[in-house]
Formats: sequence, C-alpha cells, structure tokens
Amino acid sequence: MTGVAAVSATGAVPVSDADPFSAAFFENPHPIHDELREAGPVVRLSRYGVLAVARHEQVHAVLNDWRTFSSARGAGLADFAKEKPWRLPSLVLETDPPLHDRTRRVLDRVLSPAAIRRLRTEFARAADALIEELLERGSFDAIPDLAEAYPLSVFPDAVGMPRENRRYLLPYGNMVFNSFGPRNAFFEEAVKDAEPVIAWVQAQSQRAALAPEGFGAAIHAAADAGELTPEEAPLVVRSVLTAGVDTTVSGLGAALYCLARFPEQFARLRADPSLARAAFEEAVRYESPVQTFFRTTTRDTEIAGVPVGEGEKVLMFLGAANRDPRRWERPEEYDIGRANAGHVGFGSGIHGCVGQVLARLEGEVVLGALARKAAGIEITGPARRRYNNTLRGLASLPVRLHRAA
Ligand code: OVM
Repeated sequence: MTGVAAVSATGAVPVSDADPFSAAFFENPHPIHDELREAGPVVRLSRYGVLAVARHEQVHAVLNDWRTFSSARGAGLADFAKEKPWRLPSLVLETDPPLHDRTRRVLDRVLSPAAIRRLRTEFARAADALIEELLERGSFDAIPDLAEAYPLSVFPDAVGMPRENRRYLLPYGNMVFNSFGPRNAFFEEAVKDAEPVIAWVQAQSQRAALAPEGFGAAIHAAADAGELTPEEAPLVVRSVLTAGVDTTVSGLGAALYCLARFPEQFARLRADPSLARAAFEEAVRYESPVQTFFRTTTRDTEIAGVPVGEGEKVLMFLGAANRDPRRWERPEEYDIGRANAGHVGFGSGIHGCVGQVLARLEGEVVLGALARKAAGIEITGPARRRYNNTLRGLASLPVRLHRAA
C-alpha cells in the first residue's frame, strides 16, 4: 500500500511512494488521486524524485505559466537537460515560445474550426455507416471495432496519407505516449519492434507521401510560405500523426464505456441527440484519456506558497484535477448535462490540445449516430484495461448494440 506522509520533517512538501506508472494504478487510479489531492497542493513522489500536482487549481496554474513551468526540457519524466530524448523533440509539444508559437501558429490554422468544418459531412457519413454495420453485427468489441476503427477510417484521409499500413499509427502512438513515463516494462514492450513503425511514420511525414489536399500538405505549404523551414515541416506533420489517433481512440472508448455503464445517460442522449457533443466532452472530463504531462521549473518558484526549486520536474495529474471535489460537484458522476467547461482533459494554456476541434467532431458524429440508431449499449463480457504510461483507456470492451425501434 501507498502512504502519504502528511507533512515531512524536512519541509512543507508531503511525500508519497505511490507509483502512477504501474498496472495497479492503471486499473484504479482514483484512490491514489484522492490521496494525492488530499495530501496537499504539491506532493513529492519518492519513487521518481519528482513533484506532483493533483488539485484542479494547481494543475491549471502550472499549465498556464509556461515561463516558470517549461516544456522545452520534455513533457515527460525524462529531463532533456540531463538525458538524451527518446526521439527528436517535438517542435510544438516539447518547446517554449518563441519556437513553440511559430509551429503552433501553423497547426492552429491547419486544424482551425473552419478547416475542420469542411470535414463534417464526410466524418458524419463515415460514422453513420460504421454504426449501421455494427448494428448488423450486433455483438462486437467496442475498442478495436469502433473506438479504433472510426479514427483510422477518417483521420489518415484528412491528413492525406496513403492507404497502406495505417494501423501503424496505433503502435506509434502507444510508443510515444509510453515514452512520457519512466523506462518501465510498458515502455520497453511498446518500443520492442519500433524500427519499422518509426521509419514508416518518418516516411509518411515527407511531402511526397502526402496528398495535395489534407493537413500534411497544408503543413508543407507553410514551409513554402516561410513559416517553417523545409526541415521542420515533416516534424510538424509527425506531431499530427503522433497525437491525432491514439488520443481519440481513448476518448471514444471512454465515451462508449461511460454510455454503457450509465444507461440513464444513454437514454438522455437518445431523447436529445444534440447532446452528443456534451456526452463526449463529459467522457473526456470523466476518464481523462490523457492522464498526465510533466513540466520542468525554470527558476526557484512556489506552488500554493510551497517553495519549489529550479530544475524540478512537475507531474500534472489531469485526471485527478478533472475529478477534484474542490472544483466539481459529484465529480464521480458521468453527467452529460453538467457544466464541464474548465476541465483540463485537453490541457489548458499555450499547449492546450491543438486538435480538440477535430476530436470533438469525431466524438460528436459517433455518439450522434448511436443516439439516433441504437437503443442501448450492453456490456457482454469483461472490460479489459490497456496499460500505457500516459493514456487511460481499454484494450477490450465486448458489447451488444441494440437497434432502436
Ligand atoms: C507531438 C505530440 C506527441 C504526443 C502528444 C502530443 C498531446 C503531441 O509529437 O507533438 O500532444
């Protein structure tokens, strides 16, 4: 069992020996989240020698102070000032202004609400078709057959990728999201057969691999306009390929798992399919598909009055913040009518998810199709959790889909 020393003898920072990168934690993080929030506004995790924040107020504050809480030394446990990054650092995730702002500006435009709006008709058609097919089958596994199948059916086309080996996006995401944690067994397993997948992603990021319409070509066009160098463009495409699929797979899986476990919420959604967007958003708050990111302090500072030195890694528990009872009423209830603005499931501040408009579109059209066509989602077998150092989600969710009368 883990224990939190309420106040250590040496200072004001409580110490916890909890391991947030372990199978037991992935199975049920909530008791430890509660413990860490209760221990204080900032806690030291003795196993990893890092500080951690789990309350909404402090997670939000750290996310919104990039000058003090830098991303340039890595958004994972590894401190790029002390160890070689696992891969070439991301030009957007693992940077601070001004470099961050230059690449982010391009992504903001490529993934803007106006750009995503043009995809709506096709994304909705694909969601309707997939839900129809699954209603015909009746019984299926909601993770591979829906949560993975849907993003893989629409996202690579939106990027402009060729058809071959699109499924490589899943093991690639799995590697990168594991790489933000410690070099544990989950990481080692994920990178075991990495070479062909990494080579494939690199090849797909090149201009020649990308169809002329699509996010990929739009990023390369930004290099023509002088906004990026020709060497930077493939790395910015890589960010889209890294962060664009595995995250939405976890988000869709979370929404399906919520709607299956809370049938009264599914009934509400059926009664008013315009709640599809809200149902997806609430699933992002409730399950927090991206559980954690790190920052590194650039100077001596304080968190809620507690002194913090320069060069400290700070782990932000987004999932704990999204269920902080200081911030949310009945945080452990999945409630599609809740006012959930302010959740940090997509982050906050300058690094806030640049693909969130796209993610919400995917969530909305899939849940909208279910709301109009299905009477309910019945769980028919054990839900099996997927273990990943950053992403929270399922590996398997056997279900039966009942067609609406
Ligand atoms: C990137 C990147 C990778 C993973 C996640 C992410 C959630 C960004 O390569 O830029 O944001």
